[in-house]
Amino acid sequence: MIDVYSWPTPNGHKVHIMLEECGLPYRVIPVDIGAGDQFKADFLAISPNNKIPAIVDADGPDGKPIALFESGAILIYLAGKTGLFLGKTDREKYEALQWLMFQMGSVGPMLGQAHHFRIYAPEKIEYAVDRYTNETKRIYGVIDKQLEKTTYLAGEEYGIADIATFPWTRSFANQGVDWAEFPNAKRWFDTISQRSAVQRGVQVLADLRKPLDNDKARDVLFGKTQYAKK
Ligand SMILES: N[C@@H](CCC(=O)N[C@@H](CS)C(=O)NCC(=O)O)C(=O)O
Repeated sequence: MIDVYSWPTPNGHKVHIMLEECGLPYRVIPVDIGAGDQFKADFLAISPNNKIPAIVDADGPDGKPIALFESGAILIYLAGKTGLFLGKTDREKYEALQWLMFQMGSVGPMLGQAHHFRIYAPEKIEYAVDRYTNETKRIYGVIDKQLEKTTYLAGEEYGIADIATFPWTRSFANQGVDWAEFPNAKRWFDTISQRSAVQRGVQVLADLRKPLDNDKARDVLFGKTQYAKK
């Protein structure tokens, strides 16, 4: 059994979708990041960066339990465990990892900042809104160009790069993105949205979802609680 410490956010959805796609048995332990659960000692013991998602797989590679944080590492781990969604050849694998790293290093951080400054920031700082909206649109452009040539991000097979990127593009409107500018990305988005495992994955913990643009959540995520000396 795999325990998934998570919350219904894009980084959480990546792991929920992957587990659904792989058909692995799992149990979800909600970590309410708006209420500060991510700072509890038992969670920090497996996720020292105080962020979801994290997993504990009772049946690790050596038969012993393994705990992992960072969604990209978790996707690679689950792909390795099942032999699914990370290409069949070395070439396919490295091409998939390249797009996964692009998601982890650019898509997540930049789209996340666009969302932050456009939606969560209590005051709208024009420079920051422009900076991250422009960078977000540039990144959608990179994705769109790739998807002009290929069906999925790493080629003709659906895989962990798509699973990592898709949840971030669900909030396209809050990121200031108009799909009309990115027709290939829109085709990809619609195809992935129709997968039944994806539809189940994005519903995981959905009933616990709460708006984060309030003072309490802001304090926990972006204010005193987040930056208190631990
Ligand atoms: N690079 C990390 C980012 C994880 C992340 O940013 N998680 C957010 C939710 S999407 C979180 O837990 N935030 C809580 C906090 O920062 O206190 C990953 O991909 O796992």
